[in-house]
Amino acid sequence: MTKLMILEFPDPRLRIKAAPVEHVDDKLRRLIDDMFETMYEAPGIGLAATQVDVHQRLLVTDVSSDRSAPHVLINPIILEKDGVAVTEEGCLSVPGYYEEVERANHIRVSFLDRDGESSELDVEGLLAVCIQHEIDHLDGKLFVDYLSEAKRGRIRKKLEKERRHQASAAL
Ligand code: GNR
Ligand code: NI
Repeated sequence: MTKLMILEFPDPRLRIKAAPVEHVDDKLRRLIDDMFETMYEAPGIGLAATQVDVHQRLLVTDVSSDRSAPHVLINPIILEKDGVAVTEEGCLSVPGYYEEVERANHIRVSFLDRDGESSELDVEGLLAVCIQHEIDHLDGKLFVDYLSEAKRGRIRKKLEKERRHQASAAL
C-alpha cells in the first residue's frame, strides 16, 4: 500500500472535473486501498480521487472513530437531498482551516461499489455532509468556494505564504 500526496489549495488541479470511471478492475481497487490508507493516515473522514491527482469519479469515506465504517463510492449520483445541516468543515486540501458550510442533512446516493455492482445509500448527518463535500471535489469545487471571496482570498494567501516558507526551509 502507498500513501498518496494530497494536492493543496490553490493548486489548479483541484479544479479539474473528474470523468466517470469506466472499468472497476484490480488497478482501481489498488487505488481505492491507497486512498483509504492516505485518508486514515492523514487523518480524515473522506477523500476524493481529485485530491490525489486522479481525475476519476471515485471517493472513499469513513466517519466512524474506529475505522469501522468504510465506504467506497464510484460514479456517485445524488438522487435526493433534504433538510439542512450546518457543519464546521475542514479539508485535507485546505489544511488548518475550518468554517461553517450549509448542505443537505439527508441524501440518497447511487454509485458502483468496489465490485462494480450498483448500490444505493440513504444517509444523514456527518456521512451525508462528507459525501457531498467529496462529490464537490470530483466537480472541482472546494468548501472555501462557499465562503466570501475575501475569506477565501485570505486563506489562499496564508497557505501560499506557508508553502513558500516550507519550500525555503527545505533547501
Ligand atoms: O477530514 C475531513 N473532515 C471533514 C469535516 C467536515 C466536513 C467534511 C470533512 S471532509 C475532510 C477530509 C477531506 O478533505 N475530504 O475531501
Ligand atoms: Ni476535502
